[in-house]
Amino acid sequence: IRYQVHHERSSIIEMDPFSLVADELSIIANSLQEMVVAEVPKLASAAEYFFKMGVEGKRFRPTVLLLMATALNIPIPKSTSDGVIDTLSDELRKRQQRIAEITEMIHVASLLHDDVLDDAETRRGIGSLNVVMGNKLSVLAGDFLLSRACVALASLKNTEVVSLLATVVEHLVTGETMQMTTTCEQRCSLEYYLQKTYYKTASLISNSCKAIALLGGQTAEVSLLAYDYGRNMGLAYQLVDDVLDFTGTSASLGKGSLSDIRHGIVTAPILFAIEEFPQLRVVVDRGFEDPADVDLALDYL
Ligand code: GRG
Repeated sequence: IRYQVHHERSSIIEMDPFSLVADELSIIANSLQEMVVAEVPKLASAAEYFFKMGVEGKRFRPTVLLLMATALNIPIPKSTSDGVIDTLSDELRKRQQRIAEITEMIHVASLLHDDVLDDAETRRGIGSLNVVMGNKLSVLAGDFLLSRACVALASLKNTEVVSLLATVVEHLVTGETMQMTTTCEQRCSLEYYLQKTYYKTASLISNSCKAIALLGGQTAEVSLLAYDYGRNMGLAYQLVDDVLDFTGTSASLGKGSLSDIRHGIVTAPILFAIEEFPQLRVVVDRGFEDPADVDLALDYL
């Protein structure tokens, strides 16, 4: 992602948001590797699988959260005999980094379970864990990561933040279950899609943005704005993800393309195509079990 920022009205500077937090992202990557160390070697290698150096995914969520922390934290300078230092905000930043780590752990746990449900073959450019170590260990590794995320969450000693992120896990499960629905009435409704997408993708980003604000001592009003930002960012992220499933390649996606449609999942491009070509509804209703229906839908798209 690159974007341009208007600077002092006269010039435009180009910024790469990832580069702003690159150092912290590598601190988080190291910390994640330590947080998932397990007693039993088999579980350890399964849990570490997606936290190995070089297999890190896009790290979109930690990046958004660290940028949110930067935007919200007003440094509180403290005078000492050594001059003015910023100890309070250093400590706060570490707590906010922990939210980024917990968010990534919950995300990876959901990917592990998702790949089992979808029988996926690749993830993050390598064989998915279910293919390499089997479904059973993938499910257990996901459970293990969730448990480690809970312990890290509790260590923050903030009950509101614990409650927010615990609810996200329920939302992930709810969104995934909504996706399994078979009635065309629901599957073809934009309202249903947006609700499902909030649960499946945006809830994690929005609630963790809110957690960053709450830990930073922000007011309820500002915390809600952080939540809204995360919600919109999450919905937009899923919309782009939906489009990439049609336009991307296995190499660019790190996983198979056309996987949504082959699993009968009605994503945004299909919904908008139905608006223009209502006859596509009949094809969607059949659930894309016949590969010829996938080709037919691709023609409309
Ligand atoms: C065990 C927490 C838990 C949940 C179980 C399976 C399930 C319920 C939920 C699945 C949720 C899911 C996989 C949503 C898709 C969200 C999404 C856009 C994933 C892809 O994110 P990227 O592209 O992935 O940011 P990387 O690999 O780059 O991190």
